[in-house]
Amino acid sequence: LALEANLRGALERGEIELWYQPQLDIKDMRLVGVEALMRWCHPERGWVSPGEFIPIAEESGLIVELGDWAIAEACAQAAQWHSEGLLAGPVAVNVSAAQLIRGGMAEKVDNILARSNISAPMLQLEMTESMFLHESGSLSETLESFNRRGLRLAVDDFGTGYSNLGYLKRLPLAKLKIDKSFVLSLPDDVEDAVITRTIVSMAVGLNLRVIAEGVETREQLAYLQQIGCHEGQGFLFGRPQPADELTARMRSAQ
Ligand code: G
Ligand code: G
Ligand code: MN
Ligand code: NA
Repeated sequence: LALEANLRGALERGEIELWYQPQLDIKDMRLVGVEALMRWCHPERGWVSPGEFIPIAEESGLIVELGDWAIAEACAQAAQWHSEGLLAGPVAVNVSAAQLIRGGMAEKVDNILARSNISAPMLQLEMTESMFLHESGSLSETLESFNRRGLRLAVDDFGTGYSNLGYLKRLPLAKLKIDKSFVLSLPDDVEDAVITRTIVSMAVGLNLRVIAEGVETREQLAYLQQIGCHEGQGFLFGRPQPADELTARMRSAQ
């Protein structure tokens, strides 16, 4: 409860930041996108991980305000990177179920995009597979309205949500993110190798982009390249880092 009280007002006090993690095309190793990840610098406890505060934000409803802020902030940052020619691809922002349930998200996104000078395809929204577990008419309407606007939708933590795969057919998705638990023990773990290969093949067959999360080693990368995975994200390519740090890296790579 103390943490929830602290989280209330954390945004106004400037304690919340977005950090960014690079996403690479693993064929040519070019930067093709970034994922925005929230960080909270608590005045006494220091950096609190989103694993700890996002659930609190979800239960208390604070996630709606935090999530709206994250989209606006990420779009502003992406606009800056695009204007400097440092980033060609999208910025990905995580979205919670509570934000979708609250409604009005498409209109909020319209306002943000209109103010920030980036086009809809440059904003990618990540949703976990578990959000599609109970597919409702209103969820698919919301996703369709995002799709009409040109926003790209990615399925986060793919393979961990106990979902009926039928949603892949019905919802307007652009990308699958292979959960890092399947990537961790590649290429030696036979089961993980089969699962990863199968997800990549399914994504290609369904005309979806596919990205592997949690890529930490050269061996994992080599395997993912060999099976035709499009993109990778993980400590091998870069940790989540403050915008300034990533900007410096983008500039020196030019
Ligand atoms: O950045 P990593 O370090 O620890 O993130 C942990 C989890 O927190 C991830 O599953 C990620 O999806 C979630 N997360 C990070 N930033 C956000 C955010 O802005 N909104 C939501 N809803 N979840 C986030
Ligand atoms: O939204 P999502 O659950 O996908 O958030 C990504 C999470 O994965 C964040 O917590 C981020 O810090 C973490 N992460 C990113 N790259 C790596 C990696 O290479 N290894 C591990 N173990 N975690 C990673
Ligand atoms: Mn994510
Ligand atoms: Na994930």
